[in-house]
Amino acid sequence: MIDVLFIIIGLLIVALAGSVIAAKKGWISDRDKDGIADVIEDRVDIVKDKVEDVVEDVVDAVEDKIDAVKEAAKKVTRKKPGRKKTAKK
Ligand SMILES: [Ca+2]
Repeated sequence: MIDVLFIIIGLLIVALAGSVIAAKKGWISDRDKDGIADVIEDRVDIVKDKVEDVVEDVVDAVEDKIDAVKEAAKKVTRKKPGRKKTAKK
């Protein structure tokens, strides 16, 4: 299992190194000449957007949960009007 992970990481590093070399050599397009191919930058942008969307959704869901908990806490702690505390014996 770990071997597979190392192979994947190794392939990714080789692919990345290859693309950087290819971009530097001008074999593949690189708009801003930073050594990272346009193809990869575009892909990263798409992934980033997706990650941001997911993070936003999670934050929204967490905020909703917090609001719900606050509401529930309010309901529990709220004193009911017109009802006096019963004296303890
Ligand atoms: Ca670039």
